[in-house]
Amino acid sequence: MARYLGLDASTQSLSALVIDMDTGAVCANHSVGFGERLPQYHSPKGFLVHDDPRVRHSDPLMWVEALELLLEDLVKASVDLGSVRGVSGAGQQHGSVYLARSFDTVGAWSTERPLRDQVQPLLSRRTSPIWMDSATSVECAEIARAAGGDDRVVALTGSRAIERFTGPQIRKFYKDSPADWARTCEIHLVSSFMASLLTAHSAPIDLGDGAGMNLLDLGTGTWSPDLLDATAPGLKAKLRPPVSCTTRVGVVADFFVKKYGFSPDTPVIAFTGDNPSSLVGMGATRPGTAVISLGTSDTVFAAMAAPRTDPRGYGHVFGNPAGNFMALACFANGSLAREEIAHRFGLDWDAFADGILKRTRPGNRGNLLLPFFVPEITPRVPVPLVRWFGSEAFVDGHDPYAAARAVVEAQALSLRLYSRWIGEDMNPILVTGGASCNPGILRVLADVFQARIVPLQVSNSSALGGALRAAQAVGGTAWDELARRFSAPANHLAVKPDPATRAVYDEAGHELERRLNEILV
Ligand code: ADP
Ligand code: XUL
Repeated sequence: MARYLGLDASTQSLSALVIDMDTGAVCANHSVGFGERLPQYHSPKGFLVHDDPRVRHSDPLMWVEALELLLEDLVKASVDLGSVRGVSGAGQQHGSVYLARSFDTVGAWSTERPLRDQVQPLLSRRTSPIWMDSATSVECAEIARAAGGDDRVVALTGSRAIERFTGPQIRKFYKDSPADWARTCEIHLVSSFMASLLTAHSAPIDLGDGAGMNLLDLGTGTWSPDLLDATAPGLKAKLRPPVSCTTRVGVVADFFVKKYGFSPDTPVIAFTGDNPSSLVGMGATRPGTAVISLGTSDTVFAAMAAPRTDPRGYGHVFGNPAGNFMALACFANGSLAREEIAHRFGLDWDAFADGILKRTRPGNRGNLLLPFFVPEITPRVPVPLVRWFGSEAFVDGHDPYAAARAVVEAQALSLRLYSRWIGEDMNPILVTGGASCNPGILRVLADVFQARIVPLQVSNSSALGGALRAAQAVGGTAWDELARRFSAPANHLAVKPDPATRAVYDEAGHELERRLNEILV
């Protein structure tokens, strides 16, 4: 029996998915939600609450504890981890973990103590800045200046110096906490941290996720000496050389063999970012298939036929795990903004969808919302900013259904506007993520993009991508064959565009752009 396990350490949960190559089935798909299962970390949405809306950190020990809980769940559900022939996985991108003692000094995890207690003494920094953090504008400017300007940073790394990217976060840590910086010997992304836990060794960062650090020279696939220098002194010694996404980085540690029944010597393949992994899970590693992911963040991404960067400076180029590159635009006000509206107006998700589908019309009678409840990445809005334009009832907050439509229309129009630079075909568009089961949201996306919107049969595309990457690297199955077998579209849930809405949304798109231009700096 050839089975492969994929993990995904995302913002709000840790997921595991097992595929069976003999039957072509997904034979396990489990998640541990951080807020619900680990309330002691005071992170209901996966991050620690902070007075400053720009500061977003998580406790890395929460991810460690979640790993043990998840594996326990799998064992309780009678998932035979001994039949797993390879493991890979993904992590929310950009987040970083700082160690005073390398994983390589661990030797072996003891089965006598929880993993969490063994990882804690390794840390040189108690919390991990994550992708939602935007407190490093000063450091971004310093890095860009030292490295020769924005254009040079883009040419080298595929992105401008970006607040949530790991390089600027590292620089801030070095400046704010020089003593802790001095005792840091190793820095991980969430992805390589999770792989290191599994192998009890220091796992290298892969090229897919490494591209989200403002440190990787995309042309050479190595850390850029100029950007290392521009970021922090001594940084080179704290990072292992990056590796390709298909690299075997070790075997599952004895701890997991003894406690959870993995077979000895089960290979672990380099973990990558959740978006690159999702590209694989969605079967979209070849150019020509765009994906919209509606998770905590909303993202639009696609494999690229030719390298291209965003002239506005918001978008990114990451490594495509199947080779070459992928383009991505990330929107911080994804699910959290939709939840804010649903919560504020007392709508559950069914009522939210109903309000869009049955009680309001495309264009929302001119009601328009700028829904930046948290600082926005695309377009760059550095502080929360919410503006209501339209009818009195809408502006005064007395029209729940118009509010539901307004947040989704603004998001869809923004996704369309700020993903044009990607230049790949946007019809059909595959959708994934927690909100991709909402028919109201899919209807608006179909009409705004004038494209067929297609969910997949399997949810958790990042974890699926982890399992597929393990199957490709360990079992040698080709990418196309894996996509054909495991990334099948759920055609019965697909939503077709209504051509009659095209003009309405062209007009609404111009109006949104006009309102944005009034506030963008
Ligand atoms: P992540 O991988 O970033 O942790 P997920 O892809 O699991 O996030 O998505 C979680 C989000 O999905 C939740 O924040 C929630 O708002 C949203 N969600 C779940 N169900 C629905 C639904 N029926 N309609 C809209 N949004 C939903
Ligand atoms: C991508 C990004 C987010 C995180 C969390 O650049 O910041 O999508 O990967 O999912």
